[in-house]
Formats: sequence, C-alpha cells, structure tokens
Amino acid sequence: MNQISHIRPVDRDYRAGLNRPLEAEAARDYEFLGEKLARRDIDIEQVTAQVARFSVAVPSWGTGTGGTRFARFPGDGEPASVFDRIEDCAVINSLTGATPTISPHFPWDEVPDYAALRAHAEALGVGFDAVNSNTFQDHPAHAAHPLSYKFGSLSHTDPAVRAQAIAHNIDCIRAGEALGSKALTIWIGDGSNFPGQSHFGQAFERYIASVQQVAASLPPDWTLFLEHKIHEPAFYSTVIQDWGSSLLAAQAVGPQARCLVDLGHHAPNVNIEMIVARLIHAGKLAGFHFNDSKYGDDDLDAGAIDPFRLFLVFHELVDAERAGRLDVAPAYMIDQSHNVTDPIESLISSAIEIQRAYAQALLVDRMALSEYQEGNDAMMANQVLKRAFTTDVAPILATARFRKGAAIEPLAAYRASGYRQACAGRRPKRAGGGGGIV
Ligand code: LRH
Ligand code: MN
Repeated sequence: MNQISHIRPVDRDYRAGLNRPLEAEAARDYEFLGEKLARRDIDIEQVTAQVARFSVAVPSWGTGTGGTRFARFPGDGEPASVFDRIEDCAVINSLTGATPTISPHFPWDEVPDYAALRAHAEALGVGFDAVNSNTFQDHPAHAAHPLSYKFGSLSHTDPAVRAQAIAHNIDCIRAGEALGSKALTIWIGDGSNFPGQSHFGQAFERYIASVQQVAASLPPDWTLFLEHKIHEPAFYSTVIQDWGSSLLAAQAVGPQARCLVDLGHHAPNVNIEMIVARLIHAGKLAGFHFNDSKYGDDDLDAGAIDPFRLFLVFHELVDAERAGRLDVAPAYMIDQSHNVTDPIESLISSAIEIQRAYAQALLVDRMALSEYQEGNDAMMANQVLKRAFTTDVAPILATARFRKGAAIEPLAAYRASGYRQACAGRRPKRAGGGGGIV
C-alpha cells in the first residue's frame, strides 16, 4: 500500500503552485471567450458549470503500456499491481479533475480483499465505474476458469464452458458490488473464422440465454452493458457483431440490459453518431468506450485522429439530453491501448479531448440548426455545427479544471512532477515480449 505524500500530482498545494503563474492569462482568455460567446447569446458560466460536472472513467488496463499481436514494448515505471494502476488513475484525475472513476477488469484486477482496494482508491479520491468481465482469454492458473474459451464463452456449444463464463460474470458483479460499481460490461470475442464453422442463430440464442442467467444475478440497481464489435479475435463472424445484434440481445435479455458503443468496433467510415441516435431512440444506449481509430480497433487516443467524429457523437447526446430523450445518463469510459506514449499522458489528453467535444456540442445553436434542417438549408445547417466545432473552448476547460483544484496545464504539470521517473525508481521493470493489449 502506498502513502499519498510521494504522489506529487495528487498534492493540491503542488498543483496550486504550478497554476499560480498561469492564472492571469487563463482568466484573460476566459473573459475574451466569454465576450465572444455572449454575442451568440451563450452564457459561458453555464457552459463551464456543465463541463465541470462532466466526467469520464479511465480503464485500469490502460495505465500499463499496451501492445499489438506482434509485440509489446514495455514503458518505464509501469504499474505492477492494481494498487499501482489505481494510483496512476488518481494522478490523472487530480490533474484533469475529469476522471473520478476507474473501470476495472477481471481477473486482471482481481484481489483477495476488495474492501482494502476500495479504501485505497477512496484515499486517493477515486471510485469505480462499470466492471469488465474477461472470457476472451484463458486463465489456466485460475481455479474458476479450468475450461478453454478457444471456441467461445457465453455462446460456446459446450454448456460447461457457458456455465463457467456465466459464473465468471456473476463473480465480477460480486466484486463490483464490493467496489461500489453499478454496471457490468460484457464483451465477448465469440465468433468464427470460417463460413460454416458456427451456426449464427444458435450461437446468438445461446448467448442470449447465458446473459439472461447473468442478468438474473444482477442487483436491482445494476445495468448490463453489452458491447458489440465487428471483428477480432474472430475474423469471419462475431456473435455480437454490430449494434443491431446488441440491441436485439438487450431487448431479449430485459430492461437491465443496454448497448455500449466502443468507437473502434465498427467498419471504417461507419456513421457511429447515427448508431448513437438509433440506440437513444430505442431507449437502450448504455454508454461509450471512447478511443480513436483509422483502420480497425486501433484503440488510439480519443480525438487524436478524428475529433470531428467525437464532436458529432456528443452533438447527438446533447441534442437528446436537451430534448429529454436520454432516459438514462450514458456511462462515459475510455478504452485505449497506449503502445508508444506514457499511458498517463495519453489518458490525460484523451479525457481533455472528450471533455472538449462535449463543450463544443454545448455551443451548437440548436434553434438555428432546427430551422435550417426544416428548411432543407444543408449549407447553413452544416455551418452551425462547424461554428461550434471550430470554437476554441480551451479557456472553458482550463477554467473548469482550475476551479476544481486541478491543473490549468495538466500535461505540463505531470511532466514537471517527475512522477513517472519516481515510479521507475520503485516499481519492478516489466518484461516486453509477445503480443497482447496489456
Ligand atoms: C474489446 C474491448 C473490450 C475490453 C477490451 C480490453 O476490444 O474493447 O471493451 O474488454 O477491449
Ligand atoms: Mn471496449
């Protein structure tokens, strides 16, 4: 267990000291933007207050250096335990003020004493969001997973393997209850690599029956997040391949099952914001795994490749929120693999890019947009969105952070803290080697 004092970024006075020389300029930029937005009948204080209430969960598994199927090149001072991973998540939250919860993954984050883990997190000012099960890898050393998931898990043809996968998901719920979570994310890699290998209908029905058994063990205030993905690890068919399969399954499982959208889980150029609008229409949107991608499930930093797409997703969310069509507040989580950057820097940057997209979506002149849409004025309708997207909201984000006691310049504050070097000094060096995202 770590003492807090040596984690400089978590020290409020440390952050205040770094902010001091930046405060005057940040205030001037904020005032200037405030005047600009006032000319658009937008109250900057109202936007800043909404941005300050916005938060996104960080993935515990994203704090280590990730890899691809080819190789993983270890970073310095990588977390060696879930306690280290939580410490790193607390550093991200203390600098951004926007990531107060962590999404854990089991059995990667499994511990004998969840109360102690929860106490460790609370001492660092963070909590837990949705938990994630893992029946996409075998865990030969784990007593609860003697059987292999090579040919699937919740949809496997063998009832014994399905029972094992169901029991694991129920174990994840119990662990999550001990940590204060309220949701379980189920992503399975089940599918096939050859035409004919799998019966599409029967596999889907086995999946639904298995998830219904998991749902039967849910506390009444919990939600199941079903996560679809077009391919990988299966390369011909995937049981929950797209939002349609996920929606059909969520409807079959019942009211506690909803559909989670991982931005990287679609074919290139799929209109993800349209999928979001449809899941909202169906009253089944669970939330998001934010990341970015250019080709496949690249798990790159959110907003690094296509920030306009991220903005368009938030445009749909704010539109639905304003119209009272969001029956449940979506769960916002990051799901990324950091192969060539310091994972903490990538998660800081990603949290800010997600917050930026939300802030820009709050600036959309929805009255004007609706008039142009009704009038089929395509040019001006698009211009309304572009105006919001091209507004530099950095002063709003910085001011929201400053008012929460976080860092005006989080990345600079992180680098100045020497936290990574300190971790390299006290954490065992992790080996590199073969593939795998963690
Ligand atoms: C699958 C996925 C899923 C996680 C895993 C780490 O690609 O997005 O959400 O369990 O990544
Ligand atoms: Mn995901």
